[in-house]
Amino acid sequence: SHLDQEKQHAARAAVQWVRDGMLVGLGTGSTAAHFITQLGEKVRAGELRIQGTATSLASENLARQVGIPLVEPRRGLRFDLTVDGADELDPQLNLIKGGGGALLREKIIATASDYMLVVADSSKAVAQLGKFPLPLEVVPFALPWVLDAVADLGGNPVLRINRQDPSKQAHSDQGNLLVDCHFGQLNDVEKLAGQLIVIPGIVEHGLFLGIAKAALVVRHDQIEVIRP
Ligand code: DER
Repeated sequence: SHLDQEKQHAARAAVQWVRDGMLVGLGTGSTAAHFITQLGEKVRAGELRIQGTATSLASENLARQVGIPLVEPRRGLRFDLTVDGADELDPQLNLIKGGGGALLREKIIATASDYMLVVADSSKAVAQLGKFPLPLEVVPFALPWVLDAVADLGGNPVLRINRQDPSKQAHSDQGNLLVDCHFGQLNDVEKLAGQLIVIPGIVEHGLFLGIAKAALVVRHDQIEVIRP
């Protein structure tokens, strides 16, 4: 599809940002998967010596398949560059992430990185966040109260089901539940982030504020570099 071509284009551009010897955070989702695959080609060709840590078990499996050496989490580990997708990004490079259910590890790795680079097809850039529902990772025991608290904030929470088996709930790599919140256009993302993170049982939310340093966004088949 043309959208997948865009994802491949953004991923290819991001591979150029990787330097020999880097520790690289490996994102999750279809765009990040293209990045991991193309990065693996350069590693196997001996063009790049890098190591990485993945933001999901799915990306970890892919990284292994394509030959990217992985490092386990350890004290003091920081990444020179993390490349990851987004569900939405605004001109300030605030992001909504979590469509792939990996928002917790994505935020952990992005926060442990000196530079987070977003890769996005043309559908992701918006003037204001909020058309895409905001994902939350939630501890199962807390679910009813979290749903009440999010509803009280006007978030219209929906428990995510497993797309392969709709009779089951979706789970994160940590075994927690995923809840998608429909707040509508978000006028004050900092305020909302602060309201969500204090709700007991919400492990993490999908608002990435002030984390990404740049985004490579495909627009009219060109790569646009967005820096806030
Ligand atoms: O779940 C995530 O945060 C992913 O990065 C997602 O936002 C991007 O997915 P895509 O690259 O498949 O569109």
